Amino acid sequence: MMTQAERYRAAKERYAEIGVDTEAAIAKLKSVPISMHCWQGDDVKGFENTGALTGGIQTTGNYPGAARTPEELMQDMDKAFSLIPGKHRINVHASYGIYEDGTPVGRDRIRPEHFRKWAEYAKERGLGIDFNPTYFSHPLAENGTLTNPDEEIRAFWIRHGIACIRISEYFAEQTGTPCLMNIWIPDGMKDVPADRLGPRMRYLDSLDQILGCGYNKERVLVTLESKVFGIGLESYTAGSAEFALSYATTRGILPLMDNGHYHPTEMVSDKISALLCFHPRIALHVTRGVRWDSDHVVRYDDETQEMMKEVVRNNALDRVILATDYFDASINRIAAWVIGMRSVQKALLSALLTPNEALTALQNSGNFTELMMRQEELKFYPVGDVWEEFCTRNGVIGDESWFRKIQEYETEVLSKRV
Ligand code: RNT
Ligand code: ZN
Repeated sequence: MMTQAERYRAAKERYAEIGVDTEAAIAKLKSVPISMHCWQGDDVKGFENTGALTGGIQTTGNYPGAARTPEELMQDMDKAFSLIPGKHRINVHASYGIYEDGTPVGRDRIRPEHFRKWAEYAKERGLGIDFNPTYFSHPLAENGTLTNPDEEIRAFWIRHGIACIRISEYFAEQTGTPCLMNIWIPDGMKDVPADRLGPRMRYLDSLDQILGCGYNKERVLVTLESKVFGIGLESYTAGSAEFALSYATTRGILPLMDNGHYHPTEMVSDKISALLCFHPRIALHVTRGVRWDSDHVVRYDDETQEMMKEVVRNNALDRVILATDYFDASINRIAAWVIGMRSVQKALLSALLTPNEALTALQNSGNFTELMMRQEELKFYPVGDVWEEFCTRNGVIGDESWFRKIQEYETEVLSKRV
């Protein structure tokens, strides 16, 4: 039987025949950080105990072993990172503040000190941090947040946004790498609105007030995430695609596309290049919607591959900021992180192993038959052997035996969380 090193050597030669340099691909992939969302580990619960998950998003399943405390969540994230090759980032929500006596302060009063443990966690491991204001799972979010017709409630949420910018600045300063701060609000209507413009104008004003607080734009990269609908918010979403993109474009912040946030036949893979024509930088939430924005674990599927192809072949690895965003409570949560993160990386690797110039030449010369043939034949090239080599060089198990580590952890750690 061939060893892994032998299989890699054979794969390297095979790719070389079509002009693809596997060494260059391996080196490039190592340099691409993906921001791993903390909220897969505890079903988006956070540490405030404010009750049920709201905002039109949902986790289903009750697989045992969800993290219950900051310590458990961090321990679980460490386990996940030990099985994911490369250096990445963590993505934290404002509802994950850590309070001395366990009592959260109001969301409009959160401060860097409540996130000191996250900064320490990241610094000790050499990771960057990204941040998100939390405009859901809160009593004052029931009738809307940044669109709320009640001026006092809207002001509360504006203060929350500004507090989050300060925390993002703190993260950037502590970690020495910019902090992406993503704004997403669920605000919308279950049924046909009487007024669509009013909430949008209030949203616009709220965002202007938040961004007007004065902050370092090199250190904090504010992004705005659009959405088409949520559960219980089926008829109208204030932060629609047109709203979010127009806002981001006119205010010089980054648009963020979550590939679960469009109509089912709309593809984010097609939207990336359109945005790259106008925006120096954009951000993505990589997720997997099954029939709706269900936030299933990311897999190495067609759309994930196509999205990563767009990032790679447009030379946009430093212009498209990648993060994962999904939450499945029906399977082992650490495995969910590992599978999703590795899937994004596999898709990136596959894109890096594609002879993009040759394929583009076929397109430009109108050779569509040969183009289709090559695209299909490429799918059976030995990308898996290059993947295993990449993992091995980065000190991580390349084949499926990583799952044994999950099983051990489940026995030793997760099963005791009852
Ligand atoms: C919700 C958005 C948003 C959230 C996180 C928890 O539809 O995708 O990004 O998933 O903020
Ligand atoms: Zn998202």
